[in-house]
Amino acid sequence: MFNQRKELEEQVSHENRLPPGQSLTLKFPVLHYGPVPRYAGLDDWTLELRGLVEAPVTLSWKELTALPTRTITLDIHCVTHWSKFDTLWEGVHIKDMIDAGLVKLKPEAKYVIQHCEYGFTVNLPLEAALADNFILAYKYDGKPLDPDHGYPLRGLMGAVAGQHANSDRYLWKGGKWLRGLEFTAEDKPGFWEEAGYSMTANVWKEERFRRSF
Ligand SMILES: Nc1nc2c(c(=O)[nH]1)N[C@H]1C(S)=C(S)[C@@H](COP(=O)(O)O)O[C@H]1N2
Ligand SMILES: [Mo]
Repeated sequence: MFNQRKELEEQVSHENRLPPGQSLTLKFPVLHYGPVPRYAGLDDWTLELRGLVEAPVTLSWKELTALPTRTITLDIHCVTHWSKFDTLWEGVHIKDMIDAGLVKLKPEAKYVIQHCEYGFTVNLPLEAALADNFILAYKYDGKPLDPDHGYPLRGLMGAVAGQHANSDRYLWKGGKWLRGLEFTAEDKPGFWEEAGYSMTANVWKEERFRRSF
């Protein structure tokens, strides 16, 4: 409809859900560096949990998708200035895996590095990875992810409407085509952070880029 986008943008702005410098999109843009992996099947697919854990864990696709899931609605904010509101995701939460005793973190673990296909990495403080607004997602809008958006599994970083949480980061903090989580004591810049993106990436403070290059 004519100006539907603008109207919705004004609405979320009034609701205090539009971070500084962002504008609403009704589309779902695709952003990443490099090729999109294609899978003939998921029999050989695994997710590894390693680093500062009592014992490393390797999950098959079957094992991962047998775990309890969470379904959450999030507002997602891309550093390239678009935001998409009320997006519906389903997947596994790291906190639930820990609470279920699937993996036990060592007390020194303070950061999580997502390891994705082709060596892509992205870093998060453990605190942010355990917050409600970050999930290991394998469904979007009730369906498996599109290859472009991270099939079969991606980290998904968004914001819970109205919370303005400290853990609300830009969308790049969710790695597509996720294959492993590494728990570390030290923060390590990932792919985009090495390229100059912010280490903290708080959307409400508009932390897009690192101050010094
Ligand atoms: N593996 C991988 N994941 C990635 C990226 C990437 O280059 N490789 N780019 C990030 C960036 S910069 C953004 S904005 C989001 C975009 O997600 P989308 O394509 O589903 O919109 O994916 C993030 N995850
Ligand atoms: Mo991005």
